[in-house]
Amino acid sequence: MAELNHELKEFMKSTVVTDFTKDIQQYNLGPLWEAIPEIMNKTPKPQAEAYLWSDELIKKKLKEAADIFTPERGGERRAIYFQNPGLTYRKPWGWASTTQTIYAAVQLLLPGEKAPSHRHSQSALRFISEGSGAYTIVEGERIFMEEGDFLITPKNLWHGHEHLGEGPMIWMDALDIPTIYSIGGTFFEPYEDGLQQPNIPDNFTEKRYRGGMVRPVGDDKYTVAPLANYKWERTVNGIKGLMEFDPDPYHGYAVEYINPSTGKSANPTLGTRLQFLPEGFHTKALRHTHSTVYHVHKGTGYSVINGVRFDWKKGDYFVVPNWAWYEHVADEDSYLFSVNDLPIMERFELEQEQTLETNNGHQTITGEFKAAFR
Ligand code: GTQ
Ligand code: FE2
Repeated sequence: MAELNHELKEFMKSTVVTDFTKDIQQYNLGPLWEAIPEIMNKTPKPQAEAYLWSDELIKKKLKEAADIFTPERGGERRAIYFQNPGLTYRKPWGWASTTQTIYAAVQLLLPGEKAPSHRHSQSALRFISEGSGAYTIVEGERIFMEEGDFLITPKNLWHGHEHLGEGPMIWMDALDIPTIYSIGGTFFEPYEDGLQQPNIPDNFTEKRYRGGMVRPVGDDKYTVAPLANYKWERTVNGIKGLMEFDPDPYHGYAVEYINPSTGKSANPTLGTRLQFLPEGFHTKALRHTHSTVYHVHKGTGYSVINGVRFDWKKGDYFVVPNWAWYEHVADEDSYLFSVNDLPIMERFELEQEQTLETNNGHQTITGEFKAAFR
């Protein structure tokens, strides 16, 4: 049997076969016998790489962008996205892919600036890292944003932004742009009159859901965004409740943002979490099908991703690709906000997870990532 196998393998390498392999490609036909090990990996083998962008780099480039253009005149949004270096081969613009499925960016809005309304078939979310006094207006509702708030902008709803306060506003954007692009589902439309005018009370959904786990009567039917703004105070309260008990060994003290009418993820295609890691806490390593983009909201520490150490601090962003081993270590009390594509994996019934059983659940560090402008 082994001999027969060997003979067959030799035959597949012979010129009879390799010439044929070349021949069919000129007619836009493909040889599965060559492709199979690359396109049907035994376990997920993402082209997305583990990567980290430093706060210094981001601030420097946002400032330069602000000197060059405004969102109103030509820019639409002053957002700079995190292009994963492993995915740049995708055309155009690398599909703006931070992981295979997720687009993440930082957006800067200065006092007095407006970003005109538009709508698109991609779902969006924002996490406010700095500033207050700006609002996003979603379908006529002005939603005022403050540090630590988490907001969703569901697909196909008109939305724009304006800064009425002082000091810069900086937030993280995440959208399912690469997913929607790859399946050919992209629609985009600018609003005719610049920024939409308000037509319902400010902070409407936040007021309706002030109670947390109670909801207004009549909200038992699914709607895409019964709650548009998850305020920092309330999210942190949820975490403080958890802190009376032992932390989860893999996640520390972590909560997930959910849609109050369904209990499912706040955004139908992107999962979102806020995670508190107390000083000195070291999570155990795991890996899973879904990928994650992290934003360090507060604190310092490091993560080990497939053996490589990524030091992080407030304002940094980093990527844990699909099926990569990872663990986090907090050097001081730290809050990590993160976006994942777990809802997509679950929709396709592809989610799998493994925990590291050797060395008390910790990886051996084999290298260190060097971030630009750190
Ligand atoms: O603020 O509406 O980073 O439409 C990418 C696409 C932000 C937005 C992004 C968008 C927006
Ligand atoms: Fe948008």
